[in-house]
Amino acid sequence: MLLRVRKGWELPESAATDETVFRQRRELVKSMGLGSVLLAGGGMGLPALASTGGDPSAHLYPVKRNEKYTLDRDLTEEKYATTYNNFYEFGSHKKISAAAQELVIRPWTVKIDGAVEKELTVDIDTLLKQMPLEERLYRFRCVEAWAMAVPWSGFPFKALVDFAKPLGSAKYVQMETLADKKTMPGLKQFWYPWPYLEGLSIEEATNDLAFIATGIYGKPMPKQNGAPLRLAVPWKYGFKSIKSIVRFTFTEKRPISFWEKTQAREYGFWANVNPKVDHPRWSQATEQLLGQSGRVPTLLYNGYAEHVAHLYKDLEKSEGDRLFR
Ligand SMILES: Nc1nc2c(c(=O)[nH]1)N[C@H]1C(S)=C(S)[C@@H](COP(=O)(O)O)O[C@H]1N2
Ligand SMILES: [Mo]
Repeated sequence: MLLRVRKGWELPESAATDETVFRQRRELVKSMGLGSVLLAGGGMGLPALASTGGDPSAHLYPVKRNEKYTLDRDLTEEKYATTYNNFYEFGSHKKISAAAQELVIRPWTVKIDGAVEKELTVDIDTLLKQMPLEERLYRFRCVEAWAMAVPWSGFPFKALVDFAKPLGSAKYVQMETLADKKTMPGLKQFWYPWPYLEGLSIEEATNDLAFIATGIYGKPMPKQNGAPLRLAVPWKYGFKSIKSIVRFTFTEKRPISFWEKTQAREYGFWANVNPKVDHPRWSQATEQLLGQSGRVPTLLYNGYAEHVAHLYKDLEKSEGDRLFR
């Protein structure tokens, strides 16, 4: 069993000497100890890459690429983006992709409430039919200094804001992840302030770059990446990009996110990427691209300054470095 699984993971020649990849592979083989137990029980073991099996939205993909959002760097290989993940609801380590297959993504409803004309709950497939789906190539930078470049499918956050019809009093939108004890073993870590929560200002949420991703690599979103819908705000550290969203709440008050509640000194509300503002415990000057050797420089706003820097002009004085962590 172990051998058969390992075969599917043979690395490309070019990566064979890469220390990081080597380490990732070793970790994978270690985690396969568990995988083989699952296999013996007749389960799936490691998930298929971006598996579309049974997802009723599969027919919607691939969607047309929006050429306004392309990249000057290679896309990360799918196998890295879909097997090296952060999704603490399934465990506080990177190898949660097998465990995340327990996530139940249908039926799935999204609640829209707070400062809106009319609170409502919408079924994901109804929502998908109404939203303008497109593909965008985005960079992605985790606060832990690893990075990737991926083709998201989804729709502009602005389309959802228009759909929600917020009142003039709404200044922020708060987002919440499903919290299901039956399928999410990570919720047993009682010291975390579940459910996972994030927020954006309305100006951020309606900026062209803010994207609700419902797929990746031309397929529906894999569970480990936050099916059926997750945020993608590429100018911010990855923890802002909340997964598996069940609720959008429009509010006058700035939300306090999961990570800010957990460790405010290290993870704030704005969390904009800036190579010059280090994390209290490590440098943010460079990043490790998943599946590639060596490190590359990190860019201000992760390379998206022309799209978003203006959002923060008025906040520079009052917020200072808090804009960047
Ligand atoms: N609900 C939820 N969303 C989450 C997280 C999480 O633990 N739970 N982790 C965040 C972090 S730290 C990162 S880097 C990205 C990782 O996204 P990916 O696994 O698709 O690369 O998801 C973000 N969204
Ligand atoms: Mo992250």
